[in-house]
Amino acid sequence: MTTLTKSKQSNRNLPIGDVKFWKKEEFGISGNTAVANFKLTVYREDTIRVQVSKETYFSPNPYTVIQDPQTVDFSIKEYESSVVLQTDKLKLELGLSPFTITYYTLDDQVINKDDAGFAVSWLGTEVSNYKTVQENEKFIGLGEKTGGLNRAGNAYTNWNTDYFAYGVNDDPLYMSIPFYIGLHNKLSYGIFFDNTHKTVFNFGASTNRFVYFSAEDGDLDYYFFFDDSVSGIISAYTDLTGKMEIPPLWSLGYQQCRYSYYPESEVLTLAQTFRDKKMPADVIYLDIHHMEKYKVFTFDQEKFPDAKSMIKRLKEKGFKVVVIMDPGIKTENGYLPFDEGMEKDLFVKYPDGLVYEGQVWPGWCAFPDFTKSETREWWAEKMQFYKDAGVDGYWTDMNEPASWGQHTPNLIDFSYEGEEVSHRKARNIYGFQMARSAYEGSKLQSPEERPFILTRSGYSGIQRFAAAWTGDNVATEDHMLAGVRLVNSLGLSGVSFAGYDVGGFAGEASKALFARWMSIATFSPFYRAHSMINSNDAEPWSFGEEVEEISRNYMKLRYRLLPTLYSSFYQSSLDGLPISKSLAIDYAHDHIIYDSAFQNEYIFCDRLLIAPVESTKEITKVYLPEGDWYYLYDSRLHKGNQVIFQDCPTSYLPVYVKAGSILALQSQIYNTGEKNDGILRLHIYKGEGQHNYLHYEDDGCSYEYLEGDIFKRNIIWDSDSLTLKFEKPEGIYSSGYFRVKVYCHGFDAEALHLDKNSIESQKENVAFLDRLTEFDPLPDNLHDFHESKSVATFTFDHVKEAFELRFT
Ligand code: NBV
Repeated sequence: MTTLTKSKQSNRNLPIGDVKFWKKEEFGISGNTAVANFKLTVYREDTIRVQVSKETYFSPNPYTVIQDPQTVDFSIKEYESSVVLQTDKLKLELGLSPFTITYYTLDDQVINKDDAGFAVSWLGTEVSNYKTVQENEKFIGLGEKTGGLNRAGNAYTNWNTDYFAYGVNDDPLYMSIPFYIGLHNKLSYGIFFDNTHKTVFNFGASTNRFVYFSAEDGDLDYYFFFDDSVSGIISAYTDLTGKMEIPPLWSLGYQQCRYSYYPESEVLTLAQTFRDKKMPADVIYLDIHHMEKYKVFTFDQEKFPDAKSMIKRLKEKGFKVVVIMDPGIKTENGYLPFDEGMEKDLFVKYPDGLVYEGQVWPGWCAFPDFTKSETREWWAEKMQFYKDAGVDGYWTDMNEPASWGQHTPNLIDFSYEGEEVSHRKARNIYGFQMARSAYEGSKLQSPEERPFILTRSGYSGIQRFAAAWTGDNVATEDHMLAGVRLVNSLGLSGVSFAGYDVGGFAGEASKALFARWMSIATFSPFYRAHSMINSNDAEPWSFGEEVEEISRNYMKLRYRLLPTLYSSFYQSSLDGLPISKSLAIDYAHDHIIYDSAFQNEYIFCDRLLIAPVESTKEITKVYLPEGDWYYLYDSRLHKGNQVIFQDCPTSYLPVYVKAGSILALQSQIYNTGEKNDGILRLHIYKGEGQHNYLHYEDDGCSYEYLEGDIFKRNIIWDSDSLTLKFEKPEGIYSSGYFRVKVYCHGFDAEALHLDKNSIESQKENVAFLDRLTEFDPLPDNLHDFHESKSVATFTFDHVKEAFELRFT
């Protein structure tokens, strides 16, 4: 009888109940209820960590958070039914009967509040935190998740999944980032639920009572961030989980992939075609056919008899080579990686000690246990094979880990840095640890060079080691736009370096779709076209002359934009903010941006507004948020805070430049190893207030930048006083630019003059060279020259001293 009651009980919700005991600690508050222990840590003034466990200990996650709690002043006040903890930025009220947590601003507005009835509860091992929904609350982020920008009304699962040709509303995909941002009443907060088990985030699907997040097992362990801005929250989250390192410059160039290019003659012809056609490109990928029977750390001797000399020839043409690495190791005696893995005990095993085998490309495979440092180190050493061939970058695929049939048995064991856990806890971290191993391997093999790792799977913190792409998308208009949202959502979740397969991996893109996709991806942090085996050719010249021309124009624009883009990557490595910014970052409380017609729009490199649109449309509605905006192709000014109708033939992607901003360009180059003409073009767009451009240069490949071998200069345009100020540069790197040309847009060109006196007084520092009548079309061939009259051009020496130019 007792047993029956008990089992009935475990099928029902068990709330945490009343606080029985609590005490003030150096870090915050600890205590317990009848069912659980809890710990509230003041991580920083703006960040609180909440841990709740039914166990007597809190289980660590050794992978994600790299920042320790800071010593912060806070006060604790005790009331009859609650305890209030206050920092300089927020208040946390712990309700005692029952346990509930409410976060307030210092002036007592509710930021976030537990549901009074359920707060923290369990269903068996499954732990949940139920939160009340605030008025008009919106939810954004959560990493690689399909669906709309505002996630209200939907639910999502985090369980890393290999999902070929996923639908634009399907879930889950390859990567889990259990971090979201809530917005309401002009307030914003973030919640990062650091639990690697399968988790669910329900933002009001099938219920109007609460929103919640749950994990199949483990602790409730979340970080609460509060800041006035979405940027502040993303920065705080990436302070905790790490920032992207500055990637090698070449990885910002155009990249060409296919499943698969072979044999070597095809690869070499491909490279030559880019050069012959004057289409800028930097990278060629070797997909799984480079291997002998799909065995990692081998080259197929028929297809690539001399990979080393092929790669050398590609390098001579200015190409870098990235190879795919799949985790599955063929269980074949005599195959060295398998033999070594067995001997060194590096594979994932069943609880009885037998090696787990699953089927992937090579057939039955063993899976390296990347949650174990010995395995990561071994893999890193094995990468010498590719290094010896001259490979530059690594692509970790199938690392969910994928296996035919998808349903990996949950009982298999993983080390999890010695904790010894089952697949249920390890799966979501596996891909992250494989990417980490590849990153460490790249550094081990080429210590002087910054690694480039591209990963399909990952977890919070993945940005420290790899760029991400959104897996096997499909060649449809919907997918093109969904890809933009996925990348923007990854950006909201700490992953700045992200992209999608341009042209669609599965299916066949129409001419117009491919052209449009190429133009949109020009403004994506990661720019790579890729397509599936047995599909039509999908290189930018495979769709006829018109598409070739459009693609070329935009690829060329991408390379001209590299000074701005590289500087944005540098900025992102410092503040963790994305390069592709959903409008929800800078215009979070403008409800129009969440409208399905406008939710794909984003700001690229802090100054360009991109309005992605289907290739089937010739005219589209664009929402221009607050501020004024110049249409890129003719410098025509549009007022912000309004919806405009924009012509959008496939050759013109709607792109606008923010009024007041500076856009830096270089001369046309065709790969990042090529030298530009040494002239930095600064396009200034008339506006209001001050805007700055933090110009950044380094050698583009090594770690010397950490030793100060950089050229960093803040350039400020003050619209009110018409002054362009070049602050003194920092660092010891000598800039690649000896001259600056300034193109002033939106002015009456004839009437705009340089104040000669301002130059006279700085003669020693800067030489004014000329007033030019030339124009700098953006992009090449696409610019509408009629408007060029509004552009005044001036040119100066680019010197190391600070100087100012005043216009009248
Ligand atoms: O390695 C082949 C493909 C790769 O091209 C693609 O980008 C990955 O997402 N890979 C998946 C394996 C199977 C695809 C059907």
